[in-house]
Amino acid sequence: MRIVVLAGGIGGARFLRGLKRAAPEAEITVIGNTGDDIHLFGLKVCPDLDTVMYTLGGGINEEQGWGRADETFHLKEELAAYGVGPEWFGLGDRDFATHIVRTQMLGAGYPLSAVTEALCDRWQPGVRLIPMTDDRVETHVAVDLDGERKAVHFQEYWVRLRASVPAEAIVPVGAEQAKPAPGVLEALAAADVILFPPSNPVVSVGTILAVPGIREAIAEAGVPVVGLSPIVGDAPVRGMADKVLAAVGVESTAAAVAEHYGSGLLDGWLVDTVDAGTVERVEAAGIRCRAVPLMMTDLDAAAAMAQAALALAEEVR
Ligand code: GDP
Ligand code: FO1
Ligand code: CA
Repeated sequence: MRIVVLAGGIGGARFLRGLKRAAPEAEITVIGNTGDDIHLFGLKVCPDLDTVMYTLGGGINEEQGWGRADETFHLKEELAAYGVGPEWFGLGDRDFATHIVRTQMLGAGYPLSAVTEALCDRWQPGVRLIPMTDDRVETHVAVDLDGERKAVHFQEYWVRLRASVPAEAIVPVGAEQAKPAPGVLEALAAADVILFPPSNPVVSVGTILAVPGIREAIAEAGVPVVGLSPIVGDAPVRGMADKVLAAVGVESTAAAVAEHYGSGLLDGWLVDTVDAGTVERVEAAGIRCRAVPLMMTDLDAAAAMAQAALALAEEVR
């Protein structure tokens, strides 16, 4: 079975670990979000691609959910001693090596998709990880800072400002001109099932869908498309999904996220058992819905969620 997953960082990566356990024979292709990417110290950093690669490759900092296990920050401290920042973004010594290799290969002319494949040669994530595009896309967030409207990079909004100010708009800069990376449309066309993990619907899955051609390829694939809610009990399990959903006028509920994707895209939607009361509302929107436990407390729980998503896909097929 060929499964294609549109993934952000932590939510996507933890779900994928469960999916690999639930469907060990499946050929899994991951289309990764690159809207979170940022250039720092002259290096290209791809947080969501790296989170998937490290998580599936066994190199992730498990507690934090991003960055490397067993990490140190000497390089960052030395840069800070020269007054070179930003200090608000925690790049560790081990992680820096990934960004150096990536930037070096990009400089030599390799596209990001080829670079990602080369990095995955080391990590062996057990899935095919493809960035959504080889073109530069950066998510910016419009905020009101002391009465002045400003656009900040998504990482600045989330990491420096800790999403403490309301997001007024989310703009995936460059997405409209971007082309899907090689392999993206082919994987979607060949898929037996397409899954939206419990990733951020706006700045992860939403950004991937903003690349022209991807949304259409999903619809045209003619296979079950099933998503899992990142919102449990009317709040994100972690992160700032509530803030960025508000910016696009969507309430922070499992049902509203399903409606936001819409029946044109989604055939099935899983909500947590605490949100069982919203199943009817989702089904009224033309999307088959089931309530199952959706907290990825451990690998077994994530695998059970993946199993439930695949079962729902068979139900709607
Ligand atoms: P990010 O790029 O690191 O923010 O990761 P993703 O976009 O892939 O996923 C972020 C989303 O994952 C957040 O909106 C969380 O609410 C959701 N999430 C994290 N852990 C869990 C979980 O255990 N269960 C569910 N249902 N959602 C989760
Ligand atoms: N998240 C933080 O909250 N603080 C950080 O200092 C930070 C550094 C960082 C470095 C590399 C990397 O791959 C991810 C990093 N993240 C950090 C996580 C990242 O900002 C978020 O997980 C996502 O981009 C949010 O969707
Ligand atoms: Ca992300």
